[in-house]
Amino acid sequence: MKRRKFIKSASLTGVGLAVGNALVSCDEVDSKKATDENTAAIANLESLPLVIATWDVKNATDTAMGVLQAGGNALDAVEQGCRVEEANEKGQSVGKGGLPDRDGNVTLDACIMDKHGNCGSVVYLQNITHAVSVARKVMEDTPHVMLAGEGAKQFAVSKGFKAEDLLTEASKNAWEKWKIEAKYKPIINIENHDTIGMLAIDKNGDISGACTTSGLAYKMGGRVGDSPIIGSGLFVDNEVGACVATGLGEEVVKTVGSFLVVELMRQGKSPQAACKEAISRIVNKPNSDFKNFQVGYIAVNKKGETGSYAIHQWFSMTKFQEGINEQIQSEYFNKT
Ligand code: SD4
Repeated sequence: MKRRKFIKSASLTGVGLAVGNALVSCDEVDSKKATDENTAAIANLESLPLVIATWDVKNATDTAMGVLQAGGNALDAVEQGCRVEEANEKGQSVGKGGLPDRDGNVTLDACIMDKHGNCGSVVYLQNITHAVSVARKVMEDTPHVMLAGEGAKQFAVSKGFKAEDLLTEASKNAWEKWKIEAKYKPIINIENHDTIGMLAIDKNGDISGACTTSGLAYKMGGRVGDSPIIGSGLFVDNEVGACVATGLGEEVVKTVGSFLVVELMRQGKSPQAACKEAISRIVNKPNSDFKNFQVGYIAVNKKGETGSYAIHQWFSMTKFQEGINEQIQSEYFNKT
């Protein structure tokens, strides 16, 4: 075997054993062996399980960690974690209480992806609080990946989800106030960010991720962002790692951001360096208007290393690992 060759290439590129194995398994080594080595490398890590999420969402990461500590899998953990913020009416960018579009409709986008690369997503979903759970049902109970609008809602109701009004008094008041000037201008970091993207690695070393949002406040009716789009808002590759995005979805979609971050990790970059490179693809575009919008990425690799990077200051991630559930301010590009 080319074991010697693998060790050499891993040390040359500076990638760790687990990620290196993933690289080799694509290539020359028989995949059984690579998988066994991979599992061994993960199992030795004391840093698992772990959860990371966008923004300051300690209640959500706490719930997800509870699932993992009890021996639950990463898929259940990210779903349960995201549900905490969806149900939190004070969070005005996700689930119940989310700020509406310009016509006063609360419309939700969400997706979920498991260790096998299975995924499900809902876009422009109305009247159902737990969009992430509907996305999981799409993944598990349909032959499709994505359901939209009325079809997604009917599917949810057929699965026992309760239809309800998601526009709370507070969000309605904010919308009424917005209508006085009715200017659409996403404001950097000011959208009461609880839009939640969450990634977890369970005790077996397996990775899953989820993302759920009401999207940008006062968007056009029918607008869908990056959050429910696999590869843009979220991507999981259980051989390599995972990434989730937040901020101005249009810019994430244009660069297929989360897939890009995971592929950069596959090529040997750390989660931190991969997030930074994906942000640089946005800000270095000719005529980029990056001063006027925020994008942030968080990522984790198979070894349990994490990273985050944003265009502007004040993006943060919440990380729960080795008994510590903490908010971590992100590195950022725009220092002016
Ligand atoms: C979107 N990326 O719909 C989402 C919004 C978001 O924190 O992340 N807000 O474009």
